[in-house]
Amino acid sequence: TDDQSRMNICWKNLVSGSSLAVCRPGFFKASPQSPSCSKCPPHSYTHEEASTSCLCEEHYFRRESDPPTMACTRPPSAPRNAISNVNETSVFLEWIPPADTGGRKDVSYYIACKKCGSPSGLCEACGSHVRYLPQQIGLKNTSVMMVDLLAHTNYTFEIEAVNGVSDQSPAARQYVAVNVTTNQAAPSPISIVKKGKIAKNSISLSWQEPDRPNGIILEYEIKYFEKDQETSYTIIKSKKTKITVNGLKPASTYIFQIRARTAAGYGGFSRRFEFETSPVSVAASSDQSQIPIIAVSVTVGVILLAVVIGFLLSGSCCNHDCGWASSLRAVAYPSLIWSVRCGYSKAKQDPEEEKMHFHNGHIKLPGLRTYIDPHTYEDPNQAVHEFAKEIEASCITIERVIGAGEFGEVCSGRLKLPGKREFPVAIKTLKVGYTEKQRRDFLGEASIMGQFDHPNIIHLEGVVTKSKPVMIVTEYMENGSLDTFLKKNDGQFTVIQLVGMLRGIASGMKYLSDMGYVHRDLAARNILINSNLVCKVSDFGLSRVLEDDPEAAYTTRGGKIPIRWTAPEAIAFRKFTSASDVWSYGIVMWEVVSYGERPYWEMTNQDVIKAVEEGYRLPNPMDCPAALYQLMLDCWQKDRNSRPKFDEIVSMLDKLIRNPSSLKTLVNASSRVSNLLVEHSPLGSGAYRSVGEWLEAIKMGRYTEIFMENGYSSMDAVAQVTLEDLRRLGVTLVGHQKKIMSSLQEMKVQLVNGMVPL
Ligand code: ACK
Repeated sequence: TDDQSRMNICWKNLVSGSSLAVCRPGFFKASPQSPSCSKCPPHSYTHEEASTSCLCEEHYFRRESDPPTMACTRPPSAPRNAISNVNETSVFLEWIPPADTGGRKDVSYYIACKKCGSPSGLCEACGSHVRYLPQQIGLKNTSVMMVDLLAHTNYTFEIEAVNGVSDQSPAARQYVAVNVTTNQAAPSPISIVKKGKIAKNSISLSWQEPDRPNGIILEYEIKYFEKDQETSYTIIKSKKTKITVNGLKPASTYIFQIRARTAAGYGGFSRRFEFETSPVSVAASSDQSQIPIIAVSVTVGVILLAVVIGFLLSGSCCNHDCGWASSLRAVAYPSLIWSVRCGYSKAKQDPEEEKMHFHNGHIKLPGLRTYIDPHTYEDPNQAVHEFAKEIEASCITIERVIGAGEFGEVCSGRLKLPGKREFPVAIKTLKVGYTEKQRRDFLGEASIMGQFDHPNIIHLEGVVTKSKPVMIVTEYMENGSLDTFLKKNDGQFTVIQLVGMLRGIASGMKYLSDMGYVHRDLAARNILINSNLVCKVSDFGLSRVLEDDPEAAYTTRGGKIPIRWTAPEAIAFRKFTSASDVWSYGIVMWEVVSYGERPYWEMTNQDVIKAVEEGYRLPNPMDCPAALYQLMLDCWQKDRNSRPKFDEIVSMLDKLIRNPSSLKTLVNASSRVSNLLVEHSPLGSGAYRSVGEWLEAIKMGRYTEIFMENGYSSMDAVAQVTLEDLRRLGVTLVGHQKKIMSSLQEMKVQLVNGMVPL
């Protein structure tokens, strides 16, 4: 039996590779004290006897801190399915972890940023101005946000997965690259403001352009008020980076803040700068040399101001007598001034009024760009050539037909302008045998498109009118029209990507409404989408009777209208406004979230009109975040003034993109009535048992928590709410403020009549 047990031990040692003296090849013993030999861990080997460790196989590594018993590991493969979302000059990236972690748990991510598209065609490192949230290196999460990028710039982001042995591997980096183009953004705040000449009634200021103008600065807005009197401030607009503010009180301190505006909107105000006027007795000047210049510019300013006032007071302007006024466009314009307290004097211009005046004629008043209806030109050819560049047909190569438009084929091709690189374009052609009216209407679209310059509006390259066929050349959008694209890719996008698309459309629409242009046919079929999933508004027909839209149907009043997309007031009495475009935008939201589903399915147009009139609305699409459906319902308010404005929609979508968890709450599945329309009840008027019930009834349930937290927990307390309180509570949407205040008003009236026990 002794022999037997000795043989057993011997057998065991052989199996474990150990003998009492040495380990055999393929086994190791890290320290002589170890009782037995261990098999080399995965991806390691030893050919020697008596090894104290194993070597890693080719392409596998071991960190110094890895125990010898741990497998050898390798760098991870590349991250997968990276998606990007661009918001002005910020980019949000999201990806999923690599398929192969290399056998380690310490995977993190590194973001390399390259700026591409310089004239040399090479990419360069982004530089230190770009900020990474939370960080650029050692990212543990699978998302990151880059902020402070340059506007309108092509970037490539490389997301690399790294682990503890990546730095030992000589192999090429494993990364996934994402190409994005940033959008237009508002300018950064002005940081330097200097005082010039100071007198008893005036202060001269000069400032530097913002560090990041992000576009062409159209104007500056100078806000000022007497110290501690902030409620009464004055705003002056200036195109230059200096101004003399007159009409100030002697020996008084004034606070100044300046902001810049580009086509993307206003940037943030600068910090407050405090300057004091000199006392009455002193005619001092801190910069005497400027006096003559300022005196001349003030005089020129006053004369111009008088001219503009005279023009504005003379009422609207017709085409032929606008010549002198349009020449004003080229001249430095006087500052328009208004004061919140004093109301408007002749020189103090209501911004609405400003807009109205240049709606009526071709004059462009300072800073504000407005759409000019090509119909106001006696000769439509003049409009085309004012707004669209003539392109030589020889610069265009037509490649293939991609669709059919009302006036002829739509083709894709390439445009090679002298001194520029060739790039892809879409080409709309006018079919042969056209009438003069058809030519005018066809080119009318170019006259309209050519007035716009926004990353979410289809860009016009130019027109061919001097040879045949007549053509309209625009930027090429690789993914074609949005409705078809979504149908083809049903369910393929993240909510953030869908919201990114909607944000782009809203931003384009905000631009159009700021320009005073009402689209009238906003629908997913009229949105184009490019390879970066950037959506752009297109289809700017001149006559807007929507002849070319197969969805448009004749109404009883004779107009041709795309019923399912159109607001009730536009169907009933042709009241087309930016608010009716907002209604259509709500339908586009619904189309996008439901991946191109037909609004109201197979209901007839007549049934749609009737249902909407009766207060029914489309139900939420499947898997729709509650915040998005709420926004759709807001866009479909019967009262057009209660609908959100496009700028409010853009900021709301921005908020959702910044805080993606807010999109996780879906509309309650049980409250979803598929195939049935949701009843959209009018303002509640019954007695409400609780604040929550009241807010729910007027579709403002989202504010219940805020009301309760701020002490408005009973209807008694709610009855005291003022508009100021609402703003303080964060109810910033004008439509919501109106809704809550008018419901309160309604209840108070009933209370007076003894009808509602508040
Ligand atoms: O869905 P689609 O491919 O996208 O089919 C229609 C077709 O032409 C008729 O309008 C396509 N299309 C129109 N404009 C453009 C453009 N700028 N870039 C790419 N495709 C375009 C549209």
